[in-house]
Amino acid sequence: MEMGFRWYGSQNDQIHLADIRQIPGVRQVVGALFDIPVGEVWPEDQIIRLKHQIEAAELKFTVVESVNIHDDIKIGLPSRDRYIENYQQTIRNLAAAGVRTICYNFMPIFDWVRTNLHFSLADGSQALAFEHRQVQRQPQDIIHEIENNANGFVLPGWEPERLAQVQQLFDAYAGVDETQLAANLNYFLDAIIPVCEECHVQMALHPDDPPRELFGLPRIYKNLADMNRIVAMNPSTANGFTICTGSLGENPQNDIPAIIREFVPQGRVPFVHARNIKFMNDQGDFHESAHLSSMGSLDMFAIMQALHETGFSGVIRPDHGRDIWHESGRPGYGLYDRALGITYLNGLWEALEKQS
Ligand SMILES: [Mn+2]
Repeated sequence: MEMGFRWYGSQNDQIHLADIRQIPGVRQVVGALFDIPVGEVWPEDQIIRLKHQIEAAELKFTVVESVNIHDDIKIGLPSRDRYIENYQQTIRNLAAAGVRTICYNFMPIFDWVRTNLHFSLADGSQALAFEHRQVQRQPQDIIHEIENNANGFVLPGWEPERLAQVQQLFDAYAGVDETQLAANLNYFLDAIIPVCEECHVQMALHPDDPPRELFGLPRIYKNLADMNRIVAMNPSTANGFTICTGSLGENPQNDIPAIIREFVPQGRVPFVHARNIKFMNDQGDFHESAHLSSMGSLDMFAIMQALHETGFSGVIRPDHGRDIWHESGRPGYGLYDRALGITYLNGLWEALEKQS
């Protein structure tokens, strides 16, 4: 297991690589080129520049999050072939820079949805939250909510240029149900997996967040059954998963240790997001919480134990953190609470190592 930390780059992140270097036990920076429009090729020289920057801080760069999928691919338009060719080239360019894992998602229009980015917790900290009654509103209201509360930062998957066209996007997805979306993922995988095999890169699909249908848009990766269906689409181990404990955990029916025990031994899990959430009621409304098991609804020890038992050797990173200690940055991506999460997860791991 190697501990990582997501970083938005020197132009887009208030956190410096030197700060990340000081978090005990961090080895990896999970990065991306955030300025390349979705669908375009990531130039090799820019990837190499990012790699050198990260390595100059004595950290490694082998996981990219995310190379987002153009909507034309998810909708299944004829123009998808051009975007798939670009994606293949991006895979080759990333591989040439030593990247081994590409995290991506296949969620229509919205990467992830929260209804409050500054939900106040009893201890005075703030966290991201999701309440079902809030998504009865128009998608446009949610877009305004996210944009107006992101402290001036662009949040991943919420690019204003793309969402300005949200009504057109909804129209384009009108005929895409779950079966069609699955067929479009299958088409994409069949085109890119041979390239991944050739370059020794593993794809790591991120679960849908939250793992339920929203605004009538279909979902593809909500639970273990969905994961089995995705494996059956293309059995290559290059067809892998990101296990995001928070996203999967947002459905209380999901047994995350069981999911880990199924897919880590198959060699399909190069990347894990560790996050705890707390259910606020039995309708599935939740807020994100500190990583400590007792602060949320997930048993983080049982999750780390399953990873340890199955010999997980990929990269794990704290997913989101709360805003604490007067920090006010990109919601969910502050330094302090994610660093606390790392220290806690490393403590669990050390105990598991020494006990075994
Ligand atoms: Mn995640």
